This record gives sequence, structure tokens and C-alpha cells, in this order.
Amino acid sequence: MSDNKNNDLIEQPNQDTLPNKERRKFFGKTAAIGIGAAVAPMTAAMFASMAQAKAAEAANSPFVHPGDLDEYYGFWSGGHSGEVRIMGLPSMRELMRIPVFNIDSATGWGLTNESKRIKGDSVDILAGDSHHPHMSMTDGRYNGKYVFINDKANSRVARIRCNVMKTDKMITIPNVQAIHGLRVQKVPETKYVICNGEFEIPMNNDGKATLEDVSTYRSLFNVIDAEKMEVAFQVMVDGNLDNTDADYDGKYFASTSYNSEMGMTLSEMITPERDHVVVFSLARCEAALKAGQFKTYNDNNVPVLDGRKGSELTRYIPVPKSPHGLNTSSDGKYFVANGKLSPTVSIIAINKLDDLFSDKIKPRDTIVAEPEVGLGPLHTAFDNRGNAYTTLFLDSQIAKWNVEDAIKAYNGEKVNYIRQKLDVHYQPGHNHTSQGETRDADGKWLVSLCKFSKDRFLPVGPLRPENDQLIDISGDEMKLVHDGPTFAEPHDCIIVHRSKVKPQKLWTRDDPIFAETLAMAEKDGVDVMTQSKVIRDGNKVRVYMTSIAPNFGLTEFKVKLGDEVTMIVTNLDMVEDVTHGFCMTNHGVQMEVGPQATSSVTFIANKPGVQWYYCNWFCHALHMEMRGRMLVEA
Ligand code: K7E
Ligand code: CUA
Repeated sequence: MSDNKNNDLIEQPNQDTLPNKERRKFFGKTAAIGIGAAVAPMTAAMFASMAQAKAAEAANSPFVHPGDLDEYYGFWSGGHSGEVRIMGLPSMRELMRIPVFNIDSATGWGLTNESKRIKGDSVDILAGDSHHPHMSMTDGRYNGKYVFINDKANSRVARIRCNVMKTDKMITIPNVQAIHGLRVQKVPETKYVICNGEFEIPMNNDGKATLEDVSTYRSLFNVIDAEKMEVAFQVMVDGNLDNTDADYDGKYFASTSYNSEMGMTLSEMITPERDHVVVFSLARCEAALKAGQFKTYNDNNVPVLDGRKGSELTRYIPVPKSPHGLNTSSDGKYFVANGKLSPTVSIIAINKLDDLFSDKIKPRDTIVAEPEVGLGPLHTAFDNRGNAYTTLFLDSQIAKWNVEDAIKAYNGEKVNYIRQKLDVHYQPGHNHTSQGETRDADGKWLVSLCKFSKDRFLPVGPLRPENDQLIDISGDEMKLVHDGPTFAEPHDCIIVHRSKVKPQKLWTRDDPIFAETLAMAEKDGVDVMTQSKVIRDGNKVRVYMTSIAPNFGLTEFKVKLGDEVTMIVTNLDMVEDVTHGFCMTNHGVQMEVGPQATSSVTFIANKPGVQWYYCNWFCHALHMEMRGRMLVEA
């Protein structure tokens, strides 16, 4: 966002629909009834109205009682913290953090050998900017297998395996800079993850291009094999790419482009009157790939198809300038491009795309409505009743509008398609409805990820939290029910019914995450489940150690100054929730070792003398005593 109005954070009145106040009002009433009861007995009507209130609360209440479980998992990106967070909805309790592009001292992500192997070629990159978490699907429904997430900062895509909720693959996408919009193929299943290269770069980017001549600068659309986590192919486009989504037929992907004229400065980028949505035909791309109609760039062998204007692979649909979010309606009928600098959203009828690709109609003929929804529309979410919910960044509102009514209005009928505008606090970016990017959209909850919280929480210094607000959309009116402070910076989230996700309670010994570590143990002739053993291999020392609460398999071992020491720790406990850790004091080395997992970490023993190691995940009444000594002989 670039408009000056962004900085003009206009004071807005507080909503008086805060859950606290509501709850207080409710408690106030019951207290009053209680007092009344001393004077006059409660009437049947009083009981009935209390029961009704309770039933209404139970129907769609954000209040999850202590010990009760949430109905939904939320997967939140962590923005430039680089992580992904698991929330419980509707309570908005943060359940877990999954380190992805960041390093994490609690779990040892980025420090352990297992995580370094997963990070692969980007092992030395310790920061990231995660934007768009999306779960794999089967037939347009979440299948609970993977969550994919992009790293805009370092052009990466990672995969979280949902049976253990850990990152299990990470790749750097070649030929592009700044992977931004990311979604999955919805139908028939997530064979491909699709994502956009946002920043245009010279092809090839080998230092020979200049800053002045931008004629070779390109953006690429990226198609990743979801199982192998390899780039299947890329598609070169005109303009840059921002956000993207897939249809429910398995045929088309669409991306917004906010810089169709390839400007290199802000003023150049926002000059053109129109930008476009690029639509990709999957079948045509796959056919071109098969026919070998591609080139390669930058000394790698990733096939790059040419989808620039005039190509058979793509169509360019002009829309008002600088569109941002691209969302497929949950009924599968429309792509909705959000105007950002235009107060409109553009509705593209997906059933007209076949005709567009066979040139029976013109690109603009696919637009079936362009309703005005308010200032700064960024992203749109859907319920199961034909309504759309668009975030208005500049207005600090959510606009609820009816899709079919917007189409009628576009065709000249006198109908008001705007259903409601709700103040949110403040400046929302993404929003998301419960299961709203799938066929299972249920129209119960909407989350608005607000970029500013301003006056909503106790002040905590110049840096403020953001505000993730929960909105009840189950009735005719949207109701704000919860303010959720969050740390930098959830860009996007998904809300997945808990029935779709089945995480394991213990690790299984055949998990691929530590398979390579076990292969090393086998080579060393060590059975990590029964043996603790020190293996010397030149100046490399491998220390295999079991852990079972509250004991490490070794309480002491010796190495020589300067040795490269690898600790391989296996947790033998079969008990749910008994995680051990390993920390070597004064060496910057620590990690999580989950029940039935093997984890390893390598460091240089560069300090002579006695060095204590200890278990840093609370596991037992004698957790403090779960420690041992490494003697580093000078
Ligand atoms: Cu800022 Cu999805 Cu990266 Cu919109 S994105 S707000
Ligand atoms: Cu084992 Cu703490």
C-alpha cells in the first residue's frame, strides 16, 4: 500500500460490541435476577429467557470454557517473524508456533542437523517473511496433510507436515525474487502449489543487465510439485504478479498484477489506468511443457514457459489499476480481484474462461460485475450464503456484500448489494472465513487481520501489536466478538475444522525427518533406542544418548578441545506430552527431543573444562536433575 492516507490513522470510536462488555452486561443481568429472586421468585419466563440466552451463546460463542476444545484450527502466518502459528478458534488462543524461516531456540529449528537438512540450500539464511499459509486439498476440501507457506524475503516455499506440525521441506525458487501470493490446486487434489514471483528481475540476472534498461525484467508464475517439493515449471508473464488462487475445476489459476507497465519507481508503478488479472490454463501449460516449448535461465534447468501477452497459455483481463487480493468464491463460480487503489472489486466468471481461451469472447467479457465496496479493498472472503466480505484498508471496515446482487446491479437492476459495513480496528489486510477457501465454507466466523491496534490494548512502547479480530457472521449481521493482539505480522490465515486435522501424539520411529540421522547411527553400529555411546572419528565425535524422564543415557563423556561434537539424543518415553530437550551450556546449542524422536545438533567443543548439559523442556519432578557433564580435555 502506498497511499498517503495510510499514515492518516484517523481516530475511530470504540465499538461497544466488545465481548467483555457483552459478557459483563450478561453477568450484570443475571446478578440482577439473582437479587430479584430474593424478593420475588423467578418466573418461568425468566428461566426461559436465560435458557435462550445460553443456547444462543452456545450456538456461536467465542467463549471456549477452560478445558473445552476449540472447533477450528487456525493457521496463521507470522509475517517477518518467519514462523507459522496455530490458533484455536473461536477462542483465539495461540496453541503452537511452528518455526519455518526463522530460527527458534526452544525447538532448535535452524540449529539441529535435521532442520538444517530440511532448509537445504538456504541453511545460512536465518530470517524470513511468511505471508500465505494454505492447506492441501482433495476435491476442493482441506485434507489435513500439508500447510504450504511462502517466504517473500528470500523467495522460498516451505511445507509443514500436519501429522507432526513441523516444517518438512523447504525450497528456494530460482529465476524469481520475492515469492508472494501462494495457493494450492484445489481439484482434483493438490498436485501443485502455485505462487507468484513479485519483483521483476532481469532474465538472466547475472550482473550484465543495467538499472536503466528494464527490457529484460520479468516476473514468473511458479508451479511446484506438492509431493516432491520441486518446481515443476514456471511461466513468464507481462507485468509483475501479486496474489493468486485456483478454481474448483482443476483448469485455471489466476493472479493479480499491480505493475503491468513494469515501472521501477512508485510513481511509475501507479501511473497506468488499468492493470490486469492473468489467467493460466493448466492443461495448456502442461501440454507446452510436454512438447518441450520452454527455455531455461540463470544456469538452472527449471523449464520456463512463455506466457506473455499473445501466448496460448494465458489470458490478460484488464481491471482497475493496482489490484491486490485474488479470491475464488467458495461456490466455485468466480475469481474476485480486489481493487486496492480502486474502490471496486472485479468479478470474473470462471465459466466464461473456456470461451475466453478459445477467443470467442474478449477479456473484459468475463467480468460480470465490478461493485463499489469502499476504500482500499484488499482481500475478500466468502460464506455459504452467497455473501462476500471484503477488507477495506483505508476505511478500516469490512464490507459485506451479496455477489448475485452485485451482478444484478452491474446489469442495471436497482438493487443494493451492500449488506453491512463493520468497523474493524484498524486497517485490515487479509481476512478469512471459516473454511471459506474450500467447498466447506460454513459461514460461521470471519477473522480480520488488522495491521494497526492503536488504542485497543495497553500501550507497550512505540511498537504495537497488530489486532486479529474475530467476527461472528452466522447471523444476518456481522458482530465483532474478540480482539486478539498479535506480534509481527500475520499476513494471512486459514480456518480449518478440527475434524480435518489428525496430528500424532508421539513421533513414529520411521519419520523421514530423522531418517538420515538414524542411517548415520546404523553406520556407527549404534541402536539409538537401547544404547548410549561415544564414537570418535578423527576429530569428529558423535555422542549417542538416550533420554527417559528424568535420565540421560550418559551422565558424563569426554572430548578433546577443538573436537566437532554431534549430540544425537533419542527420547525413549512413550508418554504423550513428555518432551525432553538438550542444551549444552555456554555453547548456543539447544533443541527439543519429542517423545519417540531422535534429534541431533553439532557444535565445536571450544571451551576447555567441565561443561554441563541439561534437559531444557520440563519433563519430570526431577527435570532439574536431568543433566550431565562433558569434560573438554585441553
Ligand atoms: Cu500484504 Cu497477502 Cu502478502 Cu495482502 S498480502 S494485505
Ligand atoms: Cu527431560 Cu526435562
